Amino acid sequence: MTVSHLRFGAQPIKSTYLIRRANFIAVHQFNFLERYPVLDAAVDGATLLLNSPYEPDGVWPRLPRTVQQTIIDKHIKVYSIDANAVAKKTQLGNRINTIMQTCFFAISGVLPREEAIEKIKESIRKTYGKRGEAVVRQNFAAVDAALEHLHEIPVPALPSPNPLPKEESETPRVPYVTAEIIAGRGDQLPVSAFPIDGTYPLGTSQWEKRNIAQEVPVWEPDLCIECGKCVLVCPHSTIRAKVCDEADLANAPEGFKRIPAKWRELPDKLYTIQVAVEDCTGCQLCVEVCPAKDKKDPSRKSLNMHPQLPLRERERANWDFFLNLPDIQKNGHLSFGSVKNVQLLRPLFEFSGACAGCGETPYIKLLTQLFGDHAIIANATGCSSIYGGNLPTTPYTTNREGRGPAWSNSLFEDNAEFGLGMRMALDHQNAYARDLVKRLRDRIGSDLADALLGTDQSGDEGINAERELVARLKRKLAGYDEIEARDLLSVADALVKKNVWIVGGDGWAYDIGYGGLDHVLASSQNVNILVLDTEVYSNTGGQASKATPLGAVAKFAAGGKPTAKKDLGLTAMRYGNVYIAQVAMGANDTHTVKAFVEAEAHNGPSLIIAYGQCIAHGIDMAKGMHQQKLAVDSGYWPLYRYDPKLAEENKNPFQLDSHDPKISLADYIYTEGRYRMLQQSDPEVASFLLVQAEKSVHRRWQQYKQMAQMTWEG
Ligand SMILES: Cc1ncc(C[n+]2csc(CCOP(=O)(O)OP(=O)(O)O)c2C)c(N)n1
Ligand code: SF4
Ligand code: SF4
Ligand code: SF4
Repeated sequence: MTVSHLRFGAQPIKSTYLIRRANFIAVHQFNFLERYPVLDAAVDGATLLLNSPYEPDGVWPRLPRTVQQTIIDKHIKVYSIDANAVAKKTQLGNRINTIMQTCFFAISGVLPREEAIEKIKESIRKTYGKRGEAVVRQNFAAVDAALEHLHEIPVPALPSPNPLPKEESETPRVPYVTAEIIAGRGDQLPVSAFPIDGTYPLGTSQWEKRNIAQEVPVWEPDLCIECGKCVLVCPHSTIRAKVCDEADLANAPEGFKRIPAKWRELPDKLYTIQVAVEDCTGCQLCVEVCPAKDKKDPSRKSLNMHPQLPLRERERANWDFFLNLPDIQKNGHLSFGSVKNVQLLRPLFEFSGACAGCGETPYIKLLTQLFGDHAIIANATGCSSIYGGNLPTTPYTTNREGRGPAWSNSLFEDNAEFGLGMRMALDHQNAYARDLVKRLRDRIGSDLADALLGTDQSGDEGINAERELVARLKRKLAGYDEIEARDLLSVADALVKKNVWIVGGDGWAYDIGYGGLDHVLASSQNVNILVLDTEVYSNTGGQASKATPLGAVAKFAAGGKPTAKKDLGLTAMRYGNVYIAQVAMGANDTHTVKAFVEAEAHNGPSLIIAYGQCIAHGIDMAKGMHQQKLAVDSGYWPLYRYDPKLAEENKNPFQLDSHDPKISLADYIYTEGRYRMLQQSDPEVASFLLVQAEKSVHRRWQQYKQMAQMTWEG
């Protein structure tokens, strides 16, 4: 939650301090009233502006009783507007800022109303003028509609006898510090309350229940083909699938949906999809990618958006039930190299604070589904470190056995080295543990020692087997007191395979952390590098990086980036021993899953460059996966894999996995605001840069094609 403090005065205000006595309070999410003490700072006679999904006469009864009492006691004037409905009606999507700002000026009395509205329109022209007349007109319409839909809410003399919403927080078992920060009382915590080693409990994002989506997807099982695409693309891990037995559903809530599972390997099972409606952001990516349509009514898909509020209670019960259904086991019964099967794996990264529709997080979620129970993640500063470890909650979580990714963030400029250090430490611990197992062979027993040293841990089955052996080893060692036995006990877990993932954005990988990244690629160490390529420094507001494409507008490239994107993958190929894949799940999700599996299996450095849409691109985020497809279809973002293993087999290690361009570059780029802006502001430069960009895309495509066609000799 962001709290903005705004002060107005007849004279310029030069000092900075937070407001403790507010004349005006605006609440942009109705449910904040249930969770935060938003009226604590209100003065007597203050004004409260609510963004409310309810009709004017439904607002008062839905206010928590304590809030009602404060409003009465402090003589607060209450206004309400359904800003999301107005935004939708005026084609502003989820963007309610213009609407709420208009209401503020209309009722706060900071400026005379008419003058204020005029100034808002002036500022709209200034801010959005570059994006074209249509955007300006949409915002003007939103201003006018805002005034029409703003209502004063009468305040009765007494609070309602039986208010509708729950007043008590329903967040059991939340650690104290986390709970206090979630409740907005973090500033009052004493230093002594904080963990001395900086470690925070995992899996706490599940307690936030932000309820931010106005609409959420609803599953129509009769149309579903069980493809798993919706589950794969969800940035917040809020739509999930499971298979289970009929018996597991004996106590299912009424109306809990299920259909027969369509897996040859899983006969007689049932399949279900469930949405965590209180954690969903309403981004619509899942609905957009869903391929299953009703033939009689193509507007009805297997997933369709519906208002969240009427579904909340029912789906909360369904979600809780769903979570307790058994998770699929990685026991060799099913291989997880396909989107269809991956959907059944529990994500160990969920409900992060990333933007709705973020293109980065689905890749991280996939990583945790496939490898999360034995992954160690070194995360460069950037969006992924902020939504990955942002107080008060942690989106990384554990499976039922308590295993999940270990995660830490390092500096922007040394994250690759940070991950390399983790790898080397793990390898040293493993070597020491193996040495001790050999030395204590007689004590441990030769069967157990041989099994511990000889298990093939290239797959999940082997890893599970080694875990069981280590558990046996620990039980044996518990009775011994010699130093070597105690040492082995302390490093025994290092006998189980761990993989290291080095994760970060393009600003890190292409620019500031590139020296370290290159060093790690040259090292032959077994690490996996995931570059979340949004083509800008997303977390700091969209500055240009060396990954920014030619002709795109970004901060520090306001006139369009004059040079081509650096080809990170091609540079890394020169080493020969690095596995490299360039992926875009919106264009080819199977290819993405395959690349992750191959990268992890490669015994050496691996580099995955993953295309991710971002709010900085100026797109409708609901169409993010479609934008990825356009990028690939235009030849701008070729999909490929470079696998050194193939070279060892005397085959060409470079495989170009996407087809010849089938749309022009212009057909792709002018669907995105970052390119359209330049067309608006400087059409001449835009068309010049378009020609340059086309040349560069064409040249790179030709080069890749030749590389893919090369015969490979030794
Ligand atoms: C040496 C250094 N310079 C600048 C920053 C500020 N900073 C933090 S995150 C960030 C942007 C990260 O961009 P990117 O690596 O592309 O990741 P994204 O946010 O796009 O995921 C910047 C500039 C920093 N933390 N350290
Ligand atoms: S709307 Fe977005 S956040 Fe919600 S389930 Fe679908 S993909 Fe996930
Ligand atoms: S994308 Fe659509 S068809 Fe595929 S699993 Fe999801 S709901 Fe079913
Ligand atoms: S700024 Fe972009 S990359 Fe960062 S969380 Fe938002 S959409 Fe994702």
